[in-house]
Amino acid sequence: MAAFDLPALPYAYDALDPYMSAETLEYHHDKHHNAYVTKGNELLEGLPHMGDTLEEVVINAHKQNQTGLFNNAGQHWNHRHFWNWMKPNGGGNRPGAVETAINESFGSFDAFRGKFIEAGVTQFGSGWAWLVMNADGKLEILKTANADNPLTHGKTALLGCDVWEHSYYIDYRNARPKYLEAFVDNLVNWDYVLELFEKGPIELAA
Ligand code: MN3
Repeated sequence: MAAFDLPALPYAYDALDPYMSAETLEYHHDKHHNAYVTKGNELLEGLPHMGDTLEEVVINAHKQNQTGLFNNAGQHWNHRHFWNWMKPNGGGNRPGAVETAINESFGSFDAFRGKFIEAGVTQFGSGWAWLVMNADGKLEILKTANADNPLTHGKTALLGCDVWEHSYYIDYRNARPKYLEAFVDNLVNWDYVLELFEKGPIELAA
């Protein structure tokens, strides 16, 4: 694939205030995500062709134990989605198809909410909490460490929350549960979740 590029944030830096500050987004997007892009491109240049798409690069780097590339490509993939998983005035009502699938898989939205937050709180150290779709269309909660993501588990990410400290320490200090509650209740862009849900389980050719 061509080199990784840093996408612009889909909203202003202060658009998620007070749930995620401009200072957090400036550091998280301009410094952290940008570093994954820059380092990932350096590593890609030194390797044979790793795939035609970012997804293929992530999966092939994982399979070939190219840990440096995997960490940076995985985090690039995670963050490309993460910015879209939030929006100003987020949270709130879910589109009908997503609400139905959540109810069928977890019993209720509150049950999903509790499990998603718990996954993020109990992910020891850096990582991510996920709502994923399995190949059979059933939804489940997943948590992964560091750069790992649902691609390496053969699952389709519908929603992910970054629980690295760089995502919440400025605004919430050590209170990761408060950050996760604010993410679900006030930040989630459910329209983007619906978009991924409607695409259905991803085909992983690699
Ligand atoms: Mn991050």
